[in-house]
Amino acid sequence: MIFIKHPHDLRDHDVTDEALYRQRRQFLKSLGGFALLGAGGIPLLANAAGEDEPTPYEDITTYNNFIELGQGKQAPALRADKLRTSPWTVTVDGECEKPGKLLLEDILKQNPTEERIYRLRCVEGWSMVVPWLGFPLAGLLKRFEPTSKAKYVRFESLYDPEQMPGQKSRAYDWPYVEGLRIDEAMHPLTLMATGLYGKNLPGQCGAPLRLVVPWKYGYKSAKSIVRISFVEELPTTLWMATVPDEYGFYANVNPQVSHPRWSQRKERRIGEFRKRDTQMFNGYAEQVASLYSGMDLQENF
Ligand SMILES: Nc1nc2c(c(=O)[nH]1)N[C@H]1C(S)=C(S)[C@@H](COP(=O)(O)O)O[C@H]1N2
Ligand SMILES: [Mo]
Repeated sequence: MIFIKHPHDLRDHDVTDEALYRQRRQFLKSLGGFALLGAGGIPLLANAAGEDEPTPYEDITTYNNFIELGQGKQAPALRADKLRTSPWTVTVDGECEKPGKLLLEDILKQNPTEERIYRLRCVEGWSMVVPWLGFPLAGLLKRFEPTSKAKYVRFESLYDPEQMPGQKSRAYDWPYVEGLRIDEAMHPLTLMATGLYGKNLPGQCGAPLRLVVPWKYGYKSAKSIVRISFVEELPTTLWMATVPDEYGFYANVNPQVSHPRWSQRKERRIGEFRKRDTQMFNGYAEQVASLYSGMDLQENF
């Protein structure tokens, strides 16, 4: 895995369009996959998904799961303009020495963004390849000095039914909550994303701040995060509370463990017809399998 990190300012997010992005990627590939800086100063990155062709911007931003903005893949993009993402405050609390509230702009000053091309595999059987902009979650978390009691990290998405009409539905226990074990949260692949394709995240993709955990099913990647809590007990996530026998806490991408109602062996890349084989840990086994050594992944699904 090759990373080239480069401090990147949010204000620059708008300079790249997709065509320029692809041109630079082509150039990168012709050099044998080594990362370098493009003309616009946007860092390119060759990593585990660097071999995959990124999914077009149009597809990534019009085929979304964001139930707060409505059911179905199209609804979130149509309603995303209702989401007010500035000013944005994130509260960090729980088992840590230095809890606090941070403005997004201060978070970004402390955590320069970089580009990461990751596969995203939804539990429903589709996948995408997304050129994210973001920063490692570990760097953000460490500033709050988690204590030895911090065994898990709990993430909470925005709760505001005025902006998010889906929250008027009683089918779910709002807000959207997700969680990671602390070592998963601290893993260098775990990203807080702020953009994609060199632009700020659009609302439907979880603006202004969303989690990305590339070896787990998409639902672990909580969107529009307003609160991060260090906790001692395993947090109950929205999906565990709603359908406990279908969606587990771990949600590691695993072709050998079927969803109770369908197989997870294959996936369809958005924009393609053929099916691809789903890979263990979504192709990131080399980097993350050791986190689960000795665990029964059938039981801990
Ligand atoms: N707050 C919130 N976060 C969420 C969801 C959601 O409904 N609400 N959906 C999840 C699911 S099921 C998936 S597959 C991914 C989809 O991310 P994308 O729309 O950017 O592809 O977001 C996840 N994060
Ligand atoms: Mo999903």
